[in-house]
Amino acid sequence: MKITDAKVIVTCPGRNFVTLKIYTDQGIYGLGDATLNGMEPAVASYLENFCIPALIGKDPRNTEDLWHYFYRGAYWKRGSVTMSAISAIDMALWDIKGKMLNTPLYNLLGGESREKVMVYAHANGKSLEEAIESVAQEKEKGFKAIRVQSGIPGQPDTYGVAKGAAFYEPAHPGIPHEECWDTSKYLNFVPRLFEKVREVFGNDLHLLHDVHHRCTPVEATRLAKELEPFHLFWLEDPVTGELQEGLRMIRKQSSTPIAIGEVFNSVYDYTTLITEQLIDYIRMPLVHGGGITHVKKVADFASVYHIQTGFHGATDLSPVNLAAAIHFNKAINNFGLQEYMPHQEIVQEVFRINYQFEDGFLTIDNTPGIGVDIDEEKASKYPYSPASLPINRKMDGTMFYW
Ligand code: CS2
Ligand code: MG
Repeated sequence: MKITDAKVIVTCPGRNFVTLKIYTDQGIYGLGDATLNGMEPAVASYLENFCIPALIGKDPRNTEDLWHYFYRGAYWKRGSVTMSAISAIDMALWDIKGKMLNTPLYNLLGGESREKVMVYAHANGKSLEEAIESVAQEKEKGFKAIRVQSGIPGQPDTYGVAKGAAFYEPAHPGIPHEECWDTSKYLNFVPRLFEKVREVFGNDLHLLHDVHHRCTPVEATRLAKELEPFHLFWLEDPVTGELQEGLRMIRKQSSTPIAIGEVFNSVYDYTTLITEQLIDYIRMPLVHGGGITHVKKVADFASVYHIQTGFHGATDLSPVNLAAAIHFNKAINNFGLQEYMPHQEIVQEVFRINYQFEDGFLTIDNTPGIGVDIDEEKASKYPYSPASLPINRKMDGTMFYW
């Protein structure tokens, strides 16, 4: 079997997506998600100018060798752009493998460990009251797990709250717009938010919160300790993960579970976090973490240390990634939870999806491979629209993490 051609499809049905399509001499093609929010052209260019020429003529069944070809062969290894390109190639090759063997992807990853995959929703509001109302709406839809984000009194900006009635999308046209941040206001408010959520909704609802990299270790430790009475399912990205040992303090002093890694892109971002059991969930998604071949290795490594998966699943990861993640989550033993922000209706004009939400879970059909398809003619109706993620400054103007 040989790869005969490949192309990169960049489309913007409501937001930008990058999809790699790999063709073979047996008439089978595979799709891989290569979307990297705010950096889409960089991944598309690397795929078109370096990866695709090297793919032509290769045997698509050799997923293990081709992963190493593009990882070790890159020389300038790792990083979000390179690894998103490798992820897309790997996802497309596994899609081809499933189609060639006429079986859904999960069957190639260990078969069914579960029929359906528990997911969590995003609830958010400009105020505590609006956030509570949003939790009620998501609970009404059947979600058993809900992430709660809220505006912070006295602070103009925060993470995770839609600006207007518009659909929450952090990337904005043009260069990054500037947001501002006050950690002390945030730390004083969040425990009150979750005290109220527990008071209104009781103890059975799984609650999550995303700090979005914005605390120092001692600040994160204070927050995690103050949230203990509200037993969160996880506290996400409490501290920026570049310094893995930065998670030691929070781990030593709190029992609040920790999830980290949506911005990670290889196992090397996790080695200390996993071997020292500093976290409870790995967030690194298939689309940025080297695809199925690499993330499977990371998930297996994590399982030895009682760590589960909790993949990133925001709307800036495409339906191809989400479908592949559902297959992956169905198959592995140490599945924890899957993020699920439903894409806007318009996205389904371009992508034919094969998964469905019901009562807090996602299920996927038995279409061979990943099971999602893309309508290239419809995709061409939505040209790429340059957009950047915001930047964030402290109130005194100091550059900070967004
Ligand atoms: C967030 C993301 O879903 C999450 O946990 O951290 O929404 C993140 O801000 C976006 O994916 C960035 O593009
Ligand atoms: Mg996050």
